[in-house]
Amino acid sequence: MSVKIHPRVTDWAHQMKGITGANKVIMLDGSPAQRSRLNQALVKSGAFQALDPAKWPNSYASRSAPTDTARAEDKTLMVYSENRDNNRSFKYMSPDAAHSDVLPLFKNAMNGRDMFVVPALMGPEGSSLSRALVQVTDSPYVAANMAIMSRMGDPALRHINENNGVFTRGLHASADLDYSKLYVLHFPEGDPIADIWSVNSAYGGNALQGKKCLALRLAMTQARAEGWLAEHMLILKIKDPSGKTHYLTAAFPSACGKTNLAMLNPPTHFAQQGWEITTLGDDIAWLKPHSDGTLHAINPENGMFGVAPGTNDQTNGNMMDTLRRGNVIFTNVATTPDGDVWWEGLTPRPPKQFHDWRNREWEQIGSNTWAIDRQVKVEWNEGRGSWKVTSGEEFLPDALQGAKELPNAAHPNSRFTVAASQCPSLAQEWENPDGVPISLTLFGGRRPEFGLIPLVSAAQSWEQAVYMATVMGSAMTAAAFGAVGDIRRDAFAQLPFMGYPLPDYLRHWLSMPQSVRHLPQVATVNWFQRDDEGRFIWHGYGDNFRALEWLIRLGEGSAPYLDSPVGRLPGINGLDMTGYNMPEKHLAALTTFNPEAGWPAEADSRARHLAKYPDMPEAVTNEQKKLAGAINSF
Ligand code: SAT
Ligand code: MN
Repeated sequence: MSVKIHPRVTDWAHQMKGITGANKVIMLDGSPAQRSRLNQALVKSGAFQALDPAKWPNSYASRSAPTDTARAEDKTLMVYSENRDNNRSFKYMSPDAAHSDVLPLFKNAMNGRDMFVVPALMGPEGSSLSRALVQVTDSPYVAANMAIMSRMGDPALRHINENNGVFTRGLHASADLDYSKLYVLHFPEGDPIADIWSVNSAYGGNALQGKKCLALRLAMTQARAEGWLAEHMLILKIKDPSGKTHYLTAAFPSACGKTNLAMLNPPTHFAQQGWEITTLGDDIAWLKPHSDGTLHAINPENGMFGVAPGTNDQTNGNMMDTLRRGNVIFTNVATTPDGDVWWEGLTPRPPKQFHDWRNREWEQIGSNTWAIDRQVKVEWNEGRGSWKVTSGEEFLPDALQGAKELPNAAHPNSRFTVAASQCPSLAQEWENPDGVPISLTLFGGRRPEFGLIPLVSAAQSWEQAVYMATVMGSAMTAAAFGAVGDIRRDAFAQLPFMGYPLPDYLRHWLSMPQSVRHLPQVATVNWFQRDDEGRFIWHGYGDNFRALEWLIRLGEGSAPYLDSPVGRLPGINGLDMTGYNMPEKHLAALTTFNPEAGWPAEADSRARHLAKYPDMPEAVTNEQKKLAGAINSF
């Protein structure tokens, strides 16, 4: 029997129909029959291409507008009655500007289209941490993705009924997908129309409003008021050979391997000892002080929206097995005539024939050469896993001319959307309403400098932990617009997701010892150091487990370590390197403090960054002073 729909849901949806001029209101209940009708309609309209069911059961490929492939950080704004932050932590818009400049974009935006009402529960059923969103959208593609990424339909409607009709109101229109009129607005103080407005994009982080909009930007403002944390973190379970369980969370900027770490397989040596790793989440964690004295985490999402390029049986076998179970939406990958998909890094050799993410036709014409639309010739470099244009450059789209950006078969930020429940390494407790107690928290980024940011470094105090997470830097990736490769400071990997001023957020973190007796051990990690020829010196993937294992032993007091100005380090003898030979020079670069590797410049750059926020908490600026002092005395 279907769940009664709270009148607040229906009333609000009809108000949105009035604004957007939608045809019909279609209420989504999440039932398999309705989901299958939605997918069929997407196939019929050409938005979905059904894949070969033998390879990818009940799975579809779709292509976005060429301009709509990533989050649009410049157009993502927080709307407050007062501009207290001066665009330091987030981009600001006034309520008046929202109503005069953005609201008109929704007026009649759904003329001639149906409006889907998507009730989405974020978090396990029956959890006091879970929250309901009702998102209206004109995009069946967005609705189909929400059906995977949230507990859509009845679970959300039940939650709303049990919570006096309270839900976050999300207004979404893909409208004309006109990039110049794209906006993602958040109203933490509420708004007469809706709490989240996004328009002119159907891309994940812009349009699947349960994800970054609700679960991070809005949730963190509520978390601050209510004493919990909404974080850009994966959740992982590690069982050690003695049978003891450790739960950890880890924050990395987008496209730095969160999904891979969440599904890591330990190297053989550790697996044989009895270490086991299972997954609870790959992107977002809500953490709440628990009566047992620890922080408990839940994953508010129901699925994974992972980066396709680079994913394969070696880098993430669990993910590949998750995908092979089917029910996947692939976005902006390449497709072959026989209903298969491909992306750079899936297999060493590209298929003979395929359509790229822009739907251009590629055909193999030589052992390593392909022709694009019979005009452009490109060469495949199997070692690098990338393409080079050899002729016909003038036929490439403007963005690729002079080709800093290479032509790719799959967009570098191409994605798959798939239910977490299909993951073979999923931990059963991922749906515990009470969450899981976190004993270890990692912060990471991509820092390529040889010998600089260590592979793993444990904080020596809570203040140092907050400082280390605040100054985390990372080389930019394709998940956001901007210059790929530049280093940017990304505090707590939350830079694109801040819902209120960073200094206040840090104060909130600094206050945690008052409500949590057993805080997690905090460490930073960096898998991305390179040598002077640009090669990664750390293998990464499963071998990252060596850093986790050291941290667990460190927590138990049984691991060798070195204290340094940048935290507690393993030193060249700390990690269990069984089965992994590496030059001692590299091991030292990864595991020891090397002031000559560029620390004075790094410390200056951090100081300049912190100085941008005049009201940084003193605990953070003190840590900075301590570090600068220690470096100067070397
Ligand atoms: O770009 S999304 O926010 O949808 C995914 C991610 O970056 O984690
Ligand atoms: Mn993310």
